[in-house]
Amino acid sequence: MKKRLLSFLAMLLLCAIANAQNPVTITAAASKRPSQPGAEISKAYDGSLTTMYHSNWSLNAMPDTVDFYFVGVKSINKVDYTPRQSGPNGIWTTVDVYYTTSDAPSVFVSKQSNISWAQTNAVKTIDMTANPIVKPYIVRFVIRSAGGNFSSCAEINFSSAETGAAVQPLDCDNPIAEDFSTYSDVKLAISSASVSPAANAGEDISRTYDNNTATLYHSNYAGGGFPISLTYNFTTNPTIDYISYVPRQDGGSNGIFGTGEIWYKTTTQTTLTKLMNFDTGFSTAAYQISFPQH
Ligand SMILES: [Ca+2]
Repeated sequence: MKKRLLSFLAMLLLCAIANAQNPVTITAAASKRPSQPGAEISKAYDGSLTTMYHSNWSLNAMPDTVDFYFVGVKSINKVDYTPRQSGPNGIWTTVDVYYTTSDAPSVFVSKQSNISWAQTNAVKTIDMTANPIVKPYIVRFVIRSAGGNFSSCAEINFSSAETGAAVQPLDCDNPIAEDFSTYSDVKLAISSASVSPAANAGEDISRTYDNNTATLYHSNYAGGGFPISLTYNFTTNPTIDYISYVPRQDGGSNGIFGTGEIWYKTTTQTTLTKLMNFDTGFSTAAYQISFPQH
């Protein structure tokens, strides 16, 4: 009887250890989408519920990708996402979770996909006690839908059943926040471009990528010619996540994009594949055409 009681207590203890939740320190973080000034991603783990990460107010942030970096963390068994404390914008409602480990820092493994959350201000929890992430390096959230197509987070907390630091290899420089700057967005070089039907004389397609917002491409002044195809070529085989469309800046409204389609072809493909539709709403503001991810 005594023995049985002891093993029962031991089992209880084991369960308690497996479900223990010690706070895990986030070393750094990065968001794919530009943040609203004052609402940078660091506000998602500053310990304050009154500050938050919020994507830029004038851009569509979907999908967003938010990465959290860890150094010397043994494991993670729980995530608590605390949305903004009032208002609906940016609350994550469809989320995929990926991770990499310190042993394979660039190999992303799918942890959970299509997590569905209500667009409320209540804390959302991902319980991973049955299968913790061991030796995490990056935990990645791909946010596929969120309130108003923004992305926001008042606070995110990671927990572990374990305490203390994992042993770091002696020959490995521990990453610091500055090292993660390589993960921020890079503007890609366009090697060539063409447009059909032809542009107005002197307002060629090359003016859309001369890094000068004072110059502009304009279709033939006779008007019409739709659909107009603008083709951009790349030689470096890059991965492209989004297009930044900057409408004419001279105060005119003619020719500002409304609706369109994005098609693509990789070096190994012979035919074009349709990726998506877009709708800028004929806005005079800069518009980010975000590609679907994963
Ligand atoms: Ca905060």
